[in-house]
Amino acid sequence: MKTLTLSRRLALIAAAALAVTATTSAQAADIKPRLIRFGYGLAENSNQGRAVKVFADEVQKLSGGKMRVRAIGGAALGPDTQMQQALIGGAQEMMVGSTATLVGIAKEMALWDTPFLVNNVREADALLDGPVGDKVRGKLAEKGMVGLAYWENGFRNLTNSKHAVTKLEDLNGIKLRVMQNNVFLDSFKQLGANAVPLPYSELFTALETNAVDGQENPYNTILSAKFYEVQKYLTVTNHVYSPWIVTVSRKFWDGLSKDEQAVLQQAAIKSRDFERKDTRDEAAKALAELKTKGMQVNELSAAEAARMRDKLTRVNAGIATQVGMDLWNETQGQLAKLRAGK
Ligand code: TK8
Repeated sequence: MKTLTLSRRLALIAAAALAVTATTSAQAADIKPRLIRFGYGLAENSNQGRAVKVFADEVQKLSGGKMRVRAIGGAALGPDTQMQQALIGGAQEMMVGSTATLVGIAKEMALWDTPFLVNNVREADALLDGPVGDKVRGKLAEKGMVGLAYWENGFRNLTNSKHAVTKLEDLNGIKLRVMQNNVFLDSFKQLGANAVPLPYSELFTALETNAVDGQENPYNTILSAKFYEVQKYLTVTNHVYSPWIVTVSRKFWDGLSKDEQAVLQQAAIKSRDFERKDTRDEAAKALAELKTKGMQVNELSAAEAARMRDKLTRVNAGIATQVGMDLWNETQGQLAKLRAGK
């Protein structure tokens, strides 16, 4: 089985990565000068931008300065979907972006779009870094991309410029930008919003010009993208945990030596660990900061949260079919074990 082989191979690479630093110097390893163009969508001054910098520094360090990462943020290389095609074609080496925009390439990625799939980051980490996460990212290999690690985008929350959303009906008629992905489109249609798919790179302008009224993203992004300048109301919904994924062009990857692959794999893990901590620290303070920036924040009553949850989880059956019942059941099984404390 192709995918199993790949995840086993990635595990071996991770082990080899430790060996590179532990026993041999980067100089002795099989590493050539390489330039890696690494694209991402958020601003340099964001949790995404900070972690890309950690990745770049780590690659430089582990390769003894031979492998260099040119980080290009702010969607300067295009929206996520365009960068994905550039990776597949070999015109760009690496990127980090939302798993949600990969669903057209690997349908199993839709698993991460399941509303309320995980209750907390402990469950998210266990699922993403465990066999389920490995299986899903393994699906990219046959499509021309190699998934190295999941980073945290985070729990998503709703903002808009019209009025406070305190009950389900408040979403009626709100023109809401969603990621380019059918699960998100269906989810927010279920809630009664007028959902419009748009790339992230066009989002700020769309909000500013009132082409759309609202959007949903983690607190970190609402802050770093300055959405508070064009959005008045924030509703704490935590409706889905959204991962980012660090990917490499398969064409580029296949031309690398084992040592070079190990450098990238190890740097992806190191930056992941940095990124999750940084994101969580920032998220813990972000809500208070968004309030000082003038946003009006409201929680949902238990009854309204339950109504929303009920509507949103109506898309689950469709997701299960899309990702396959085996993967769906394995996911639910692992979550049940985690929740039982096993
Ligand atoms: C950044 C996007 C962003 C995502 C979105 O490229 O599109 O709303 O949350 O983080 O991937």
